[in-house]
Amino acid sequence: MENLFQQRLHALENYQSSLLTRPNKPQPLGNGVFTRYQHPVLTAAHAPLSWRYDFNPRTNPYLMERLGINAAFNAGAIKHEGKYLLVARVEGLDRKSFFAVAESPNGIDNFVFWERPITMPETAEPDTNVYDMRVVQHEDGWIYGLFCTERKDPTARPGDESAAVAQCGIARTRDLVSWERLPDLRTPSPQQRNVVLHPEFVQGKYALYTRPQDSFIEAGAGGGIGFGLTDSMENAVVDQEWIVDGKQYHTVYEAKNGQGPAPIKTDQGWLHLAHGVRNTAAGLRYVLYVFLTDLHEPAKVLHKPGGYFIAPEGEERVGDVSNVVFSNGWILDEDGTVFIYYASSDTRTHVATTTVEQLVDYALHTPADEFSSAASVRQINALIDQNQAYQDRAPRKAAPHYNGVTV
Ligand code: M1P
Repeated sequence: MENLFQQRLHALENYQSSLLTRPNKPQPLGNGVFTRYQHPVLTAAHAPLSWRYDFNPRTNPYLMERLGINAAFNAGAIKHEGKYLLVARVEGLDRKSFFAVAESPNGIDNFVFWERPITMPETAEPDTNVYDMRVVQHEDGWIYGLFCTERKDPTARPGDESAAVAQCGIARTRDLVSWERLPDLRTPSPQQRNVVLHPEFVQGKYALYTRPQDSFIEAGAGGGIGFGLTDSMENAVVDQEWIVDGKQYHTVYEAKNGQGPAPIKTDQGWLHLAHGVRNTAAGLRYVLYVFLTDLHEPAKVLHKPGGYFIAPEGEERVGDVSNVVFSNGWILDEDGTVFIYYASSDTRTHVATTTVEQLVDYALHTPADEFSSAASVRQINALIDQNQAYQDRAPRKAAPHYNGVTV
């Protein structure tokens, strides 16, 4: 007969196995731009039991969790050797984040973490915390991981245990198992977060999207999503940053913003996914938005739909840092499908699917923010007029079902 230890072990194994093999179904209807899915693709509960439990009944008679995992979110993403890989920000109960790769055969479910988390080499100045890796297959042949490295602010006044300095850490790999750490990026800004490598050379140099900021939390005079060039990634220095997409009063990116994953190349330009932040009485609200930049000048914005692309919905609204969606990973498949990996409330990771065609259509044809209530009403009236004119010419036909939904 099984003792309590064995029973508990089997229960834990069964629970995890059903979680890791659970099918993920698309949510019906949606908005025609992207499709959400029923379940998150990665959660703290996806972390392997061997990272968390001592399986020896002599040293762990109660089969207690010894090293708990708090969250699995803000994942970089890449398709590598036919597998959909997420490089997640996994956070322990001790609040330290680290990177770990989870793999899926189809990009929407069955994500399973590799046996061990990534052992990221350190520079001469050790990181206190690392997070939010953007994984980029660069045309130079390397896969780069750019991430935030955080250390205590050496100038913090005595007693201030929260002042930190954020900078961009850089590492590269061929297989996502062994990583070579390169020196941190140097820029004119006191702090950096959300730095992303452009996948192609620009003017013969490596190009970086930056997010200059004055202090750890506030972007301050930093202005928005920046752009700069560096001769090398082995000693990356951006001497000059210019703002590609700025913060703006009374928009969803009025407090700060940041580039999401590396942009996707399309015939119409580079497609960008970014996050925008505004302040509310309930705290900061993070949403995602999209813009399109010039194919030859990736720092020149051509089109920018007004408002948000994805905002936290339902259970996504609640977590360790509520009312947040954040994305630093998407995958473009050979057939044009785009898998957008977004995290909710600094807790879990979800997928939304769409296509390049849909995203380009969205970017080109969604009206831009015109920055006033009166202008928004004009946009709605213009759409109503357009619909009335169209319906007078082409009366509607009944369509009983759409995507399993009766209409
Ligand atoms: O807590 C929300 C997000 O806050 C930071 O993003 P930003 O630098 O744009 O404010 C990051 O710490 C991010 O990881 C986090 O999800």
